[in-house]
Formats: sequence, C-alpha cells, structure tokens
Amino acid sequence: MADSRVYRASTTAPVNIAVIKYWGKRDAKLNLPTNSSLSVTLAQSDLKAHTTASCSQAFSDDDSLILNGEPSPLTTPRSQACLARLRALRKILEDRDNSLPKLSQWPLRIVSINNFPTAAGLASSAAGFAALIRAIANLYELPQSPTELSAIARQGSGSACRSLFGGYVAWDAGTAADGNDSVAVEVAPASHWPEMRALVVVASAEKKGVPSTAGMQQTAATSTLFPLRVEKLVPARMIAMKEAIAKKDFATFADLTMQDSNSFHAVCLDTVPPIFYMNETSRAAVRLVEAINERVGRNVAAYTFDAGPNAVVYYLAENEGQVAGVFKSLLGDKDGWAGDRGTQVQEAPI
Ligand code: 2P0
Repeated sequence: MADSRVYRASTTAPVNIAVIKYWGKRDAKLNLPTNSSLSVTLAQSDLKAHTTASCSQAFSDDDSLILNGEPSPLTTPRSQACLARLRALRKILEDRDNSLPKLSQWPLRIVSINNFPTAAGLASSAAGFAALIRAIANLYELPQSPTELSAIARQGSGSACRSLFGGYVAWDAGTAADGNDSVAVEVAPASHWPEMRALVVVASAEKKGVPSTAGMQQTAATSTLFPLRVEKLVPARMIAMKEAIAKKDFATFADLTMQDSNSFHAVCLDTVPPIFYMNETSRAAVRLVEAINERVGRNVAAYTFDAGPNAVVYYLAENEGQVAGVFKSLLGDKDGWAGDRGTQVQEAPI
C-alpha cells in the first residue's frame, strides 16, 4: 500500500573559519586536499544554514533544493555524490530491517536558508553542505559519527566537513587514494577555551571574484610558492596550532593564524594570473589589528581572511574592549547582513 506520509528532519549548521587554510586539491573528483587544515566553528553566532529535508512516497517530482527561496540545482556531481552515498547508507538499514520505510527510494525535497552573504567568502558552502548532510542523515536516521559523515560532506565542499563539529576542528588531508581517511576530527570542544571570540567584519557582501574551487586549482598548477606552503609550512603549523590550542596559548594561536592567512593570500598573488581576495578595507583591518597588538604589547587579536575581503578577528573575552570595541567604534556597529554596502561587524562567540 502506498505510504502518503511525509518524513521530515530539520537542522542547522554553523560556519567555520579556518586558521590553517585549505587551498589546493590532490584529487578534484573526490575533493581531496593537498594539505590538512584547522578551523574554529562559530557555533554561537547567527551565521548558520537552516535546512529541512523531507521525503515521501507521494512526492512525484525529482530531488529538489530551494535555497533562500529560489530553486537551486541539486544535479551537480558534488551534490549527486553526497545524495548517492547517504541513500546507500540508508539502504543498508532498510535491507537489514524490512519494517523500515524505504526512504532511500523516494524523492528528497530540501529547503535551506542562510542569513549571511552567500559566496562572499564567508564559508556559506561550508555551512550549506554540512546542514544538507546532517539534515538527510537525521531524516534517514543514520548511525554514522560526525567524522564518518564528514567524508560525505567533504565531497560537497571541502570546508563543509569541518562544520559538522563545534569548537576546534582539523581536517586531516589523509593519504588513502579513495579518500577514506580525509575526514574531520575534533581537536578540542568549544568548552575547552570558552573565552575565545570572533569578530566578523564584512568588507563586501558581493559575490567573490574567483570561486575557491577554480582559484585553488590555478594556484596548485602555477604558484612557485605553493609547494613550500604545502610540504613544509602547513604541516609544521598544524602541529604548532594544535599545541597552542591545547595550551590555550593565544599569542601563538594568533601568530600562526595571521601567518597562515598571509601565506594563503601570498600563494594566491603568486598564481598565474594572480588572484586578489583582500581589498583596501581588508588591509585596513590588518593594520588595525597590528596597531592594537602593538599598543597592548602582545598579540590580543588575530586576523584571518578567506577567499574574499571579509575579515574574521579572533580575540579573548578579556580583551573585548581593546579589540571588538576598537573595531566597532571605528567601523560602526550595524546589525544584520542585509546591506551590501559599507562595513558591518558582528561578534560571534564560538
Ligand atoms: C578554508 N577556503 O580552509 C579555505 C580558506 C577558502 C580559503 O575552504 O572546492 O568552498 O568546495 O572544496 O571548501 C573554500 O573552499 O572549496 C575554503 P571546495 P571550499 O576554509
């Protein structure tokens, strides 16, 4: 007999901002990176993707996605890889227990909303794919751990694998040809270092110039600095960063974060043709952080920039006034993400 029920699950996934950056693929099809990376998840901010997945035998359409109110393709190879893997895991459960509804065979309807400038280098694909994977995994009642699910999210968008965890998260590049060991693991929960704060400075909400996927391929193919970054600098920084987090050593955390952001933007500049993600507002944020640290006499703030001009500044709660206070008084303190002009700041405790 036909089952007319609609099965549904909703979830949210936060953005994560890397302090050791992912940039480069050793396998584009499986989305395997050339280097490990490490991020901080901004779980307490309102920068989130909210996603509902539903399925029903009564749905007669194909799988569909509505993103921020607009139909969006779910037919890309990346999305297809994620859906196929999630369905295969559900099918294992259905084959084991015949009484389970055959959700794996029915069309999926996905509705997702996020409240931050999509594709402006604010990790929208990270939160988006993490929420998509988590929502479907919940709908299918999959028993897989976040690390196991991260291997699926990685195929949607590399950085998405890190958004399945809160706190401090490493994405191990792995060495296996099939990518089985290229997964995200928790380095420390947010509760390990509850004083950590992040300030998001939106310098531009416009779509970024060079999409990450294309940009990192160009860098890997043409940058002469890139091998040094991948082979020497990042592996050493991954070790040092994990140690700094374990010891809650903010000065070292800040040094490594700023060095790695600059190293990432240096290999972008060294790409042929060169890629520029930072703009004049970004550089003003760098100078401001440098001035704050110099005035205090130690690192109390750390900037980092992704594939766009927006800054994320990490600091500890005890230095709120000296860091967030200075940024807000200089740049203004506008609420919301709707505007696409001017500079907006938002604090995001992790
Ligand atoms: C990161 N970025 O580690 C780095 C820093 C941008 C700069 O991960 O091709 O959107 O989907 O795997 O994850 C952006 O790259 O790239 C990114 P794909 P993704 O957060």
